[in-house]
Amino acid sequence: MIAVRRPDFRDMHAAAPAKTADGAARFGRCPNSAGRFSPLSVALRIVRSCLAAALCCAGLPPSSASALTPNDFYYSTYQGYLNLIGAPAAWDVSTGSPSVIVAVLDSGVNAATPDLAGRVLPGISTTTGPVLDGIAISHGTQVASVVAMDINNGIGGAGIGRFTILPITVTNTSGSNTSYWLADGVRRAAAEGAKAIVISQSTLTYAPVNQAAAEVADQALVFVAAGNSNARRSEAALPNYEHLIFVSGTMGDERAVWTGGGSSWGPAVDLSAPAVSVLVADPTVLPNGYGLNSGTSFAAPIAAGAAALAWSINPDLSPTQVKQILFSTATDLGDPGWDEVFGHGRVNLAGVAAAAAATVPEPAAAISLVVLAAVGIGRAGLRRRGFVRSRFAPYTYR
Ligand SMILES: [Ca+2]
Ligand SMILES: [Ca+2]
Repeated sequence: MIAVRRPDFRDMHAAAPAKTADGAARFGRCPNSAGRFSPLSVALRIVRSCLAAALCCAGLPPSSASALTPNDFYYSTYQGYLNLIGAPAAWDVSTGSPSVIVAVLDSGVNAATPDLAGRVLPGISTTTGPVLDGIAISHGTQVASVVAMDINNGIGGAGIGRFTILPITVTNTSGSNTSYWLADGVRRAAAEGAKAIVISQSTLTYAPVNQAAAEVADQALVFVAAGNSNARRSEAALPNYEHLIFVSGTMGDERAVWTGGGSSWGPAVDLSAPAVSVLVADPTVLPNGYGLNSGTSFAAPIAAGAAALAWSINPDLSPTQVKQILFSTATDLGDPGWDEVFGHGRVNLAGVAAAAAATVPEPAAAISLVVLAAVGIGRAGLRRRGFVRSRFAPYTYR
């Protein structure tokens, strides 16, 4: 992690927008009907409610709204990189489900982070030391915030989606890890139900981590920060492990190649994502709890968040399918096709969401409900005309 730059947010707080009253309605609250209406309006409301319920169950919004511009305080000024990867269009499909668990293998996560409120599970440690709290060493908190800061809640910034974070401590109190602590963290994350696993840590050798990822390959995907060496890492230096998705860093704008600092690159790179001046939450270290940080530590959680969003939209996707979606939708940069700098390309959140939505089965249940509702309405009309007896109440012919 490089030094955190601290933008002066003090004056901006005075103009902080209040949380909108309709936030819940715009994100996932399923509509229902109420009150008394004519039979026709009731029928139309039932049809709409059934379809909306099916879409909500599928992780889709109840209506096709235009691309969302979140009201998070720092979003418009500091999170242009989310526009770059198509986040607003993706959020029109889903803003993420808390039922999807993202494991952050790091230095713990501060559960008191306001933008993560209620979505941080109790920590676990796979080291010989204690569970860390993301306060003493706040790197893990910052990584988690990039994945899962609340969206459109009027405070701070936006993450990739409203996922649940599982903090797994893989460092000692000095911030150092071992490959075996990381590998055990991968196994433990999968055992706890995590679908996406983020490793924003450099380690001596990734071989044990790759072995663990292979063991859980039918349960989860493992995303690893490629590193900040600003140099090529050869196959000898960093083998292209089949079960680890290495994420290199790009600029947060169309310049693509990270200049002035520098991501690692090489044969192991699978994907890339913005890594420069990424908004992070950290209530311990940063003024006002937010700041900008740079490094592939913050690119890997963006990629992991994209996977988690795909699973929010269709929980039945296999890890292999999600990986395919990530790779096939990525925005190709640099040399055509896969290359050592960008891998398959820069994460394209809009493309991921659209591809995941395309895999959602037809809402057969909703259609059945619509048919049943229509039949019920038809029977009610006939009953009023004396043609059908109620199934549940005795009927007296007159
Ligand atoms: Ca927020
Ligand atoms: Ca390319």
